[in-house]
Amino acid sequence: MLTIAISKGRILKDTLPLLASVGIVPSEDLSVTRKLIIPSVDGHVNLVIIRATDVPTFVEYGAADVGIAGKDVLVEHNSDNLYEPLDLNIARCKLMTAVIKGQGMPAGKIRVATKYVSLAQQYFAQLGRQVEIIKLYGSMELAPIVGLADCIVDLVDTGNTLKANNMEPLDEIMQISSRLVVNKASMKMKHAEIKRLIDQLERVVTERR
Ligand code: PRT
Ligand code: MG
Repeated sequence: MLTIAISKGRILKDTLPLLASVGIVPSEDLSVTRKLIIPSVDGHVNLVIIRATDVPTFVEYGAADVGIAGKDVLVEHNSDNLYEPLDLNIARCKLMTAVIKGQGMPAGKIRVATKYVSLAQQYFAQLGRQVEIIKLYGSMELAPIVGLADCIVDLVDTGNTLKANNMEPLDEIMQISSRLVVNKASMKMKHAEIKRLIDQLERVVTERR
């Protein structure tokens, strides 16, 4: 029996077809059910439904053997205890800096609002820029408008959210996609099962490219 950790947000829409293509189909409609553990139709897999940011934690501690998480979440989580064998090439976006339209990045020390504290810190350190990071849990786009920060570091897909808030993207920090992650002990104990899952998913991802 394999336990797979997935999240209900925007990664799910891309994840379900991918899992279905390797024969993993939830026995209940995930958008309706309130259950947090859902067996697959064939009973070989349990899906646990958690917050996107909790996926690395569940897999790291072996509460799930395998998980699907955004590279943004994985880098920010920074765990040595996970294998990351496969780029699933889904839920793609970019981690970027963004500012109020036409303002550019101010000189001197800047205030940066983000939920990616460590990624932002690393990025500005490597540029040699002095920053004060303000940790937020959402609605980052609001911060420059209300004078809380000079700039934000956030995910950008279509750019519509920035545009709707009179902001524009400046620099790309990292390309993001979702990855398959595997618990290190599970990789040994359930090697055949997990190897098969990785190989099957890899085939589908390659075919799609
Ligand atoms: O569960 P929780 O509410 O805490 O987190 P969540 O809602 O952020 O998680 P979830 O499950 O929705 O998945 C988030 C993951 O999806 C991220 O970790 C990324 O790996 C991936 N992803 C891909 C994105 C986006 N694209 C994206 N555009 N996550 C968020 N966004 C947001 C962005 O933060 C901004 O607010 O969408 C807005 C920008 O989109 P555009 O199209 O207007 O540019
Ligand atoms: Mg959400």
